[in-house]
Amino acid sequence: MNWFDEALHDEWSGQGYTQRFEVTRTICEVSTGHQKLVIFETPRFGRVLALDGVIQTTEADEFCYHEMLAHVPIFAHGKVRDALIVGGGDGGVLREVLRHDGIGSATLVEIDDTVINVCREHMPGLSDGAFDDPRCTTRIADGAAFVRDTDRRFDVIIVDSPDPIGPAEALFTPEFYADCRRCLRENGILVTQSGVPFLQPEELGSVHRSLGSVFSDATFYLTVVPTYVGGYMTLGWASDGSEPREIELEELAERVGRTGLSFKYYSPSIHRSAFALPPFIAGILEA
Ligand code: SPD
Repeated sequence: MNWFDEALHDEWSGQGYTQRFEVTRTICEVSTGHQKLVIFETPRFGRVLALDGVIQTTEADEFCYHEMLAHVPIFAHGKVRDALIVGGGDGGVLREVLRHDGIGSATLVEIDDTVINVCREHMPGLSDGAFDDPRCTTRIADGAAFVRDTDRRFDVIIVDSPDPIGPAEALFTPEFYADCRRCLRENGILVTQSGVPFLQPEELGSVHRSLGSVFSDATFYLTVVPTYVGGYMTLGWASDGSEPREIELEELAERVGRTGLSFKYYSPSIHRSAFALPPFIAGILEA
């Protein structure tokens, strides 16, 4: 039997902890020039994408992550026309963003074109045709350089990056967040993945300090993704005003109802409650 042991909480951080998948078939294994990419088949989670030994997404549980990264800022904002996705080459966030008819453009900036190409070929359900949507523009570029140099403005920026190891490190810096802020229109919202705080408390603390140094409202909301092991995952939230974060449940339900969309994880109540942080997570933010 062939097994995949994740490197994130063992080799990468020395915590002596791993999750293990039975691999029934290796679909694709390639060194892309940026990272080592593997897609493999498993009995429980379907196809799994790993970069540099770290699980990025699985066919079975990707909705828990992609729905929350996309719909929380879009519904909270209420009038998103232009969305920027930094990273997210597998297409899962793009797919969810483009379910909103009100979105006029979604720009996806991914540093590694191989991620896009192999995911489109071997995990097509992730993007589900989103890359062919005329509202989508794909740029193969460094996301940090893109936000530093672009004149474009966006209503939401969604940072769907790997952990801050290797090429993704630049997407966790105060400089990057300041460039994102410059690219946001008034009332714009930035969201970003910021790890599993039980196992990655330093990552959460550092993202909080960095976001807080740039935006007047910086906090986190929660999701649970079974293969991002360790319990709750935090998603960073930043804007210049707490109004979109404090939207009432009734208003949210009305906005969601108007779209006619249905979800597997997201709901107006989940949206509201996701901002309630357990004391052990709130404590990391206060430290
Ligand atoms: N610990 C892994 C966190 C990975 C977050 N991004 C994954 C990309 C999925 N679209």
